[in-house]
Order: sequence, then C-alpha cells, then structure tokens
Amino acid sequence: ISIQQGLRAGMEHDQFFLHYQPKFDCSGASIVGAEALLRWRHPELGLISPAEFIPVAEKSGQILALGQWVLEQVCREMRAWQDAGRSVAPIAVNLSQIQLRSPGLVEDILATKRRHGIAPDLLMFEITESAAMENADETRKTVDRLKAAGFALAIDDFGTGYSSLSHLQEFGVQQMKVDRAFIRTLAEENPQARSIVTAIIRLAHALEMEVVAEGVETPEQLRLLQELQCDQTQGYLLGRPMSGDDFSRLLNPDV
Ligand code: G
Ligand code: G
Ligand code: MN
Ligand code: NA
Repeated sequence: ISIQQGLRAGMEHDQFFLHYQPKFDCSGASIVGAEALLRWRHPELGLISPAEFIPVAEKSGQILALGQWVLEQVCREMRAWQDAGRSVAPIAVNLSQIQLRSPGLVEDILATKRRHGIAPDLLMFEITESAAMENADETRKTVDRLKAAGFALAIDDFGTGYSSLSHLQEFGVQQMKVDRAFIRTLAEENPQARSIVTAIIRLAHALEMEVVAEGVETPEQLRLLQELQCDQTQGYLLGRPMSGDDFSRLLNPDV
C-alpha cells in the first residue's frame, strides 16, 4: 500500500527521473545508443530500485502513467539535446507487459514523439522475453505496428524466460539482449558458459538479429564477446547508468 500511494505522490511531486546507460559497439570504441532507466528518489526512503516499484506499479495499473512519463521525458530530453546543437543517438525505452497489452499504447507513442518532433529511428523499445512470449499473439500485433511506424525493437533479458523459436522468428525484431546472467559467468576458464553464449549469438544471427550483451563488467568478458562476434555491449565496464546531461556530454565531447 505504501509504495502504491507513494507512486502517486511521486508522480505529482516530480520524484522520478531517468538515467541513461550507453550501448557500445563491440569494439567498445563508439556509443551506438542508450537505454533509459527509470529512477525514483523517495523523500524519506531515498533511491528505490525499479525492480522494487515496477511490479507494484504493474499490479496497480500505475505503470501506464509511469510508462507514459518515461516516454515523454525521453522525448523531452532528446529534443533539448538536439535544440542545443548536440548529436543524439537512439534511446531504448523498456515496455512493461501491461503497456504492451494496453490498446492505446501505439497511438500514445506516436503522439508523444510527434509532439516533441522526434524521428522514429531515434527511439527503440525493449520487451522482455517473458512478456513477449506470455502473450505472443498480442505482442506480435503491437510489434508489427511499432515496426510499421519505424521503431526498432529488442527482446530484453533473453535466455531467462522460455522462448518459442517460431514466435521469435515471427516477431522479426532487430535486437536480442542476452541476459547478464550469461555474461556474468563468461570467462576463459569456463568453456560451458562460452558455449552457451556462442549458441545464443548464433541463434540471434540466424534470425538476423543483432546481439547485445548485458552486464559486461570485465575486459575479459568484452574480449570473449568480440571473439564470439557479438554486436553490441552494455555494462559497468564501459558505461554505468548516468544522467541525461552526462550521457549527452559523453556523446558530444567537443560541444
Ligand atoms: O536500472 P535497474 O537495473 O535498477 O533496473 C531494474 C529493472 O527495472 C530492470 O529489469 C529494468 O528493465 C527495469 N526498468 C528500468 N526502467 C524501466 C522503465 O522505464 N520501464 C519498465 N517497464 N521497466 C524498467
Ligand atoms: O532488465 P534490464 O536489462 O532492463 O536491466 C537493466 C539493469 O541492469 C539496470 O538497472 C542496470 O542498472 C543494470 N546493469 C547494467 N549494467 C550492469 C552491469 O554491468 N552489472 C550489473 N550487475 N548490473 C548492470
Ligand atoms: Mn532493458
Ligand atoms: Na535485461
């Protein structure tokens, strides 16, 4: 109850903000985009993790308002960066399965990006494997409409849920994000972990998807991912979640 009431007050009193975690190409040399990550600074409880409050917001239905705020804020910040003459990179927004099932989702997304004058290729959407598979027929309809509008999509946390390979093929999304559980154990002396990541990367490539490794924390993991032809990486080694201003400066070191 208290988190649920707190969420309402938090939205009224601007207690939410976004962090951006950069995504790099696999050489680690260039930033190819970022993921927007929701943060809540509660006046008494301090910083509360989305892992704690998103499930509550999903149960109460508040995730719809919160998700709309995230999208609005991403578009607002990107517009400000562009107006300041900075270059921008595509930002990925996480969609909850409640949002995916909400009939107005695609219209809301289109209206929001139009209001802020954001090109569709500057936004992408991440859907967890479990959300996508749980309601595959509905997911597919929403995915098709988002793709038709020019947005890229990613399957998030891949490997932790159970995927139907035929659904995965039908969705035809651009990216697969390998869950960090598989990257955590990736090391020279762990051939089994390496085999699993190899198999996931081959599967993604066979489906013509780009592969993003999540949770890359060591140079060894990065080197192994390069050997395995992974396309992009995200993780504390190269970039932690940071403020929009810091992300924009990282992208524009000379501006
Ligand atoms: O950023 P962090 O690792 O604390 O995120 C924890 C979880 O919360 C992750 O699973 C992440 O995908 C999820 N999350 C973060 N921001 C959002 C958001 O804006 N919307 C949704 N639905 N989930 C988010
Ligand atoms: O489920 P999703 O992939 O959206 O979750 C993203 C979450 O993972 C964010 O909350 C972010 O803080 C966290 N994260 C990002 N990079 C790393 C990393 O290298 N190690 C760990 N342990 N967590 C990470
Ligand atoms: Mn994600
Ligand atoms: Na993930």
